[in-house]
Amino acid sequence: MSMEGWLIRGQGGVYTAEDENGAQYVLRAKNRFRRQHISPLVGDRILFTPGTVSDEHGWIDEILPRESVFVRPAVANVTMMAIVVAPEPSPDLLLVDRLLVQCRRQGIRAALVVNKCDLDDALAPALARSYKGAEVPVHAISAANGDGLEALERRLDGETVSLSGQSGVGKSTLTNSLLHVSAETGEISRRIQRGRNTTRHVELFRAPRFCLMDTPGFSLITLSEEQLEPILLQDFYPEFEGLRDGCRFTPCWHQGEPGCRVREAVKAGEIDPERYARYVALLRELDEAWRNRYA
Ligand SMILES: Nc1nc2c(ncn2[C@@H]2O[C@H](COP(=O)(O)OP(=O)(O)OP(=O)(O)O)[C@@H](O)[C@H]2O)c(=O)[nH]1
Ligand SMILES: [Mg+2]
Ligand SMILES: [Zn+2]
Repeated sequence: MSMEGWLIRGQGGVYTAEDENGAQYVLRAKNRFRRQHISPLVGDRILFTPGTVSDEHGWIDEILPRESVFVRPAVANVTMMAIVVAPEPSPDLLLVDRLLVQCRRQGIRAALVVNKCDLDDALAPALARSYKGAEVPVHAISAANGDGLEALERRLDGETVSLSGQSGVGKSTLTNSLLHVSAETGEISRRIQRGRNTTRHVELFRAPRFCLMDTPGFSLITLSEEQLEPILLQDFYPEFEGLRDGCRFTPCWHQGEPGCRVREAVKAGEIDPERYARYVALLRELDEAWRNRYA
């Protein structure tokens, strides 16, 4: 008999699903999925047949239609991406901007969560200024001492949230403080000196008011951008809206064309120059990928 549930974990072809009541089931995916090149993702709603006493695992029968799919991190049905940064490790804002572009493409809400404010409280206001026109809320928090968590919880209310960001910014620590569970964190264990616990697999936690996914952090490896036609990149920058009609050329890439209204706004300080510089960097990267797309 088929049951309905959420995929909360997947590792080496073995999946864990949770039903309405929080009971967990160990499952494998039927071969049909592999033949169809479909990978079950954490966050998927599924129909499954539970294992029996003699069969230790059951089967995923069906993956219900997804509302959203994110490639990196690989999660399904997310309604909000909480992009976590911290003063330490030093923020990779190009990564933040890439994630923001992906969120806008998929219609997923985004929030910028500035963690470890106990170490440095200047980063959050600086980022709030920089992302003023980008229509992304900025939350200053400390997962360690609890600062800002109540406001963040209100933001997460009703959402299926994926945390994402560089390794070491505190995603697992934040998961623990929001849910009072123990996702493994990078605290060096004093008893077993085995180094840091960096998260290796996505895991979904269901709380009364929201669902939260802890994900492995990005390392320094550059992301290969999903294919996007370069001229469309600007569509995902809310701060350019209302300006682009004023550019002399149509279309305008806002890269150095004469009479470009966007560049004027950058010069006038209406758009953060660093955010603009990262736009140009992403544009060049997309351009390169686009020209080589059939190679
Ligand atoms: N001072 C301070 N340290 C924090 C805070 N949050 C997390 N940390 C520390 O930052 C380190 C990394 O935290 P993790 O939660 O493991 O980071 P992560 O983002 O899950 O890292 P990955 O799993 O590798 O992606 C740990 O030593 C935490 O104790 C905070 O708010 N303030
Ligand atoms: Mg982690
Ligand atoms: Zn322009």
